Amino acid sequence: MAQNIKKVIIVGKTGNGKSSLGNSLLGMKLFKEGGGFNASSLSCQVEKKGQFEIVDTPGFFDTNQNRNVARQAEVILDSLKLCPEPHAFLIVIKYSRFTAEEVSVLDVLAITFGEQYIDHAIVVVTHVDNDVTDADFRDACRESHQVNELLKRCGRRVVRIDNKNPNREHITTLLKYIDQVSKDGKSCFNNDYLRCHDEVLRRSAQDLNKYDGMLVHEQVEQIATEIKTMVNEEITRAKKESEERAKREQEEREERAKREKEKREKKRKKMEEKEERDKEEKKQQKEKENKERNWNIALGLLGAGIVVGKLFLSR
Ligand SMILES: Nc1nc2c(ncn2[C@@H]2O[C@H](COP(=O)(O)OP(=O)(O)O)[C@@H](O)[C@H]2O)c(=O)[nH]1
Ligand SMILES: [Mg+2]
Repeated sequence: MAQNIKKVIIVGKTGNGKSSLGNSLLGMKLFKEGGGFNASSLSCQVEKKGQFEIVDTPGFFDTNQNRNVARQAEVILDSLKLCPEPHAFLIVIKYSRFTAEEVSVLDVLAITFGEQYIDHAIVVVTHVDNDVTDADFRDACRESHQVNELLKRCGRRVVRIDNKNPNREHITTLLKYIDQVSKDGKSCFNNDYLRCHDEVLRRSAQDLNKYDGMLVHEQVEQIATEIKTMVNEEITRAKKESEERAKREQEEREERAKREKEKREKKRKKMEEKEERDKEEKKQQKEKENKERNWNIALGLLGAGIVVGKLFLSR
């Protein structure tokens, strides 16, 4: 049923197992796995099957590709064109490859979608062989400062998976988290100011020299902070513009209402004057009729008097 469709966007570093996770969820290999240049390594790809609608995104910090952070974020933002209002963002990290860059992904996602995305984010750890115990998995996560940071920011929503042999239980846990972050499908990710992100990313992406070169975690953080400031300025400007527009529209509405009230008042006055005139005319007409009736009575009496007088005289 359409209302049970789970719309998810898979993000993360290249090689972490994004395409494989998409395939594990779909139950068939619709996304190309294993790196190399292919459609999904350069742009977003959407696939729908069963209860899923999944977007596989090009990886962040791909060694083969342009390292321009703004450009990467711009491409990832396209995922919302393919799959608007998703229920969840799956942030894919690789077991045993926990690096500071994994945390940088959060910064890039924040400038891409806005901070609100984090409420819909779930961390998926791939390459966790099914024979790794839950306790060992938990310990490994706890021991990594990066993963701890990532989990803290994502509300400690984390799922393990072995994409080579996906375990039903792990997929069920992921489904539960998707239901949790989307309030059983009723709450989708949305941001009214996405066009501000789009605008700033497009502008920043043109400035290739500024954001090219070898990127380390600190640089990504700095660039993301810079872009975030620009996005916030753009949002403030858009908010002000929309407030001014709303104020103008409100004033226009009030002016229109005032004019209509005046018009109604004028019409009412006109009707009252007409009623007054009609009343006056009626009154005058009645007086005229009364006068005529009185004259007729007087004339009748006079006539009768003359007749009586004549009779009297003729005797
Ligand atoms: N053993 C193991 N290999 C995996 C797992 N997930 C992905 N891989 C392999 O890791 C490589 C990169 O995976 P891919 O899905 O293409 O990563 P992407 O670049 O993030 O889309 C591929 O060779 C996959 O077969 C996993 O959970 N376990
Ligand atoms: Mg891939």
